[in-house]
Amino acid sequence: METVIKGGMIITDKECFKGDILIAGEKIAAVSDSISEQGREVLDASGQYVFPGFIDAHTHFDLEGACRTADDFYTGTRAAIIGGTTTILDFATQDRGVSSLEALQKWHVKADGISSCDYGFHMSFTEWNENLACELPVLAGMGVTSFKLYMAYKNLMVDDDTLAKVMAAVKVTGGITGVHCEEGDRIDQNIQKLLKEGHTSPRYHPVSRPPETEAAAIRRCIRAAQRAGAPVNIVHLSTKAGLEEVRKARLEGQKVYVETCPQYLLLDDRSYDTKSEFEGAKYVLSPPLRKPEDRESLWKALADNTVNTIGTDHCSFNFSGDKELGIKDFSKIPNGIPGVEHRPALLYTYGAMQGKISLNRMVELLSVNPAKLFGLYPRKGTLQAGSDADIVIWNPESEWEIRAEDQIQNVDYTPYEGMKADGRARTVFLRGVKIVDDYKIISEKKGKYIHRGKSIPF
Ligand code: DUC
Ligand code: ZN
Ligand code: ZN
Ligand code: ZN
Repeated sequence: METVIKGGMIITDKECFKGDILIAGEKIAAVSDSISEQGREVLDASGQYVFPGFIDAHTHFDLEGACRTADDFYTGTRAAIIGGTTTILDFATQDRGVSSLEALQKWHVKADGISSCDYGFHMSFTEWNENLACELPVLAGMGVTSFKLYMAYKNLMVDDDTLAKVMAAVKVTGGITGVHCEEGDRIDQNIQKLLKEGHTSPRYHPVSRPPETEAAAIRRCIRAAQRAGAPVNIVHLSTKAGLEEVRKARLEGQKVYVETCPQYLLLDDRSYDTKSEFEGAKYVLSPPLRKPEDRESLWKALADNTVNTIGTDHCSFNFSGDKELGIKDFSKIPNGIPGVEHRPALLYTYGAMQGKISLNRMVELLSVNPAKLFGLYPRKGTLQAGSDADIVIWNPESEWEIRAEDQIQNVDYTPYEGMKADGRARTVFLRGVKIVDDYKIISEKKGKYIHRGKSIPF
């Protein structure tokens, strides 16, 4: 049976208007001022906001390093939908000497059949050679149209020449390359020096990765993109200095996209000054949390379009056990924090409700822009006839508090503990199926792999 969502305040990237949405099968069949209820199931959305399903284009589920992430695709995607996120893009990694097609297969095994939201994969390359160059168009044909390169982490990082070569090859396929911009070698030297001096606690993590290690890497990355004549996406940008590099490049006509994350907007390096010395490990992620002034500059950059998308970099490790691997050496603390569950409520509460961004801009940052950049648009990210019926009915009156003990994500803390939220996803549809109702998951494992197309420039 068809469903009509009646009388909600529909929020798109351009407008807010009171109207109805008709769902037929997996798709949105119509959006208009008034749609007949006759013979249809009716969902009363009066007093609620209606958003396109949110997209988190930056998660790391079921990742294995010194230990395995606390969230896998089962728990991570359940956490996503309870917050209103209906599509995630995770990172598959091609390890050195291994085929990227094999890596893709491995990530399918991790995700297929157990995911509760739709999903796709970016491919991270750790090297570049003829074999990988041949695989790239094959990957694109399999719906992998976005790629990632690291400038930090010994086992992942590539040099500037590789950056340019991959960006040029990705451009030919119509895809987009994302880059983790931190100067790995400089950071490794800093770490060795700090440890030698006996500085082993988590508070030295940000000391080892100062803002200049991000800004300098962004500079190099942008130069590589210029040589390649290709667009580039700077992921998890965290500093004011980094924003300046992007603005300069754009003035010179370069296509540079920017992602930031809720943690860089809402938290800062005071989190490392905790009562118990090791508590700061909860905030060990890379890039690290920055100064309050960096936070402020990122909020401004959301408003003035310097930042294009907000992903979480959700990479959860339990404080107890996992993070404790680094109790004697901060460089051994697994890097990453959780966030996939709370991103929409955080941006709604601390962005839209505080007047820092409009609701339309929120939709642009969390839905429309990631859909365009990563080849999902207009199937995802928008409320229009023909699009997937990924829809969030949002109760603006719901006041609640973020607490680890209430969360769905499978990790023993949240960096946002005790923060108030002003609104919440009441009902969520995934391709026409109601998967969350009355703030509870009512249907799980309905997520599908999404075969993505070319990146749409904006
Ligand atoms: N940074 C993290 O903190 N975790 C996952 C990967 C990354 O780049
Ligand atoms: Zn699959
Ligand atoms: Zn990264
Ligand atoms: Zn990441």
